[in-house]
Amino acid sequence: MNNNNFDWETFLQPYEFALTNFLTKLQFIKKQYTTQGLKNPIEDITGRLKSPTSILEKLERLNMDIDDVRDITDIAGVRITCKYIQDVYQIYDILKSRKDIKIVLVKDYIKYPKPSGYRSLHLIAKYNAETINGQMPVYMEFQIRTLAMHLWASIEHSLKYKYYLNIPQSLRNRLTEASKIAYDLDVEMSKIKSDMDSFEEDSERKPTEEKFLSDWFALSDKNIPNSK
Ligand code: 0O2
Repeated sequence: MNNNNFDWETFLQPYEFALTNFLTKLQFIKKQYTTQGLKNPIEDITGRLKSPTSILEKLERLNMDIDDVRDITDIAGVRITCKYIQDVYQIYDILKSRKDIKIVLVKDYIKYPKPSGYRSLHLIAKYNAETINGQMPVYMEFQIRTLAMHLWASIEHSLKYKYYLNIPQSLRNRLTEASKIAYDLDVEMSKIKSDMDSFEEDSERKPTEEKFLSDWFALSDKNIPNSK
């Protein structure tokens, strides 16, 4: 098949469908936790569809042909951020138990970070998109990470482009060091959270985190008279 007459719009449609579908499903999970007053492991959910240019670049980099384009596993990407490390693995368990996707690969860059310092849990899943021509299996990539991991990855990603992917070694080392600091923060916050949970279990009053947050937002919506 020739790249020039490749029908990207038709090709990408099942991926776009899978992506929007899953974003809605995850929003629903988040909403259920909140409505039922349960501790919600999801902080934020975003998605992106890889552009044709970026798909072609990846095919070239991996020495693959356009005929193999369906083997690219991150055309539809879902990113979920969480407050705590344990939430990341809770979401993994939730996704693992779902019947509408099959996880085919797990890349745990939290336990085994990349040399750059990148940390995140990546899941490659297969999803059957229903099309007018029948079921179309598509790959989706889930990137699940804490807010601290996300902060690091966002800054490192933007710096990479600022330096045209050529970050000086001394700055690379400092970025790797910064990633360790972010991870230490994650570990400490996750421990504090576990200890708070045990403390809450022992205590009579159980104010849920979600209740506290919703009150805070309600307050910010109120008309506060201008001070003179
Ligand atoms: P974007 O804009 O997020 O789509 P490859 O995709 O070939 O590079 P592989 O092994 O197929 O590598 O996938 P991998 O490494 O499991 O995941 C690649 C994605 O993880 C990247 O996608 C980034 O989103 C993220 N990632 C991996 N390593 C790093 C890193 O060192 N720094 C940052 N900031 N992100 C990383 P894309 O396609 O590069 O970009």
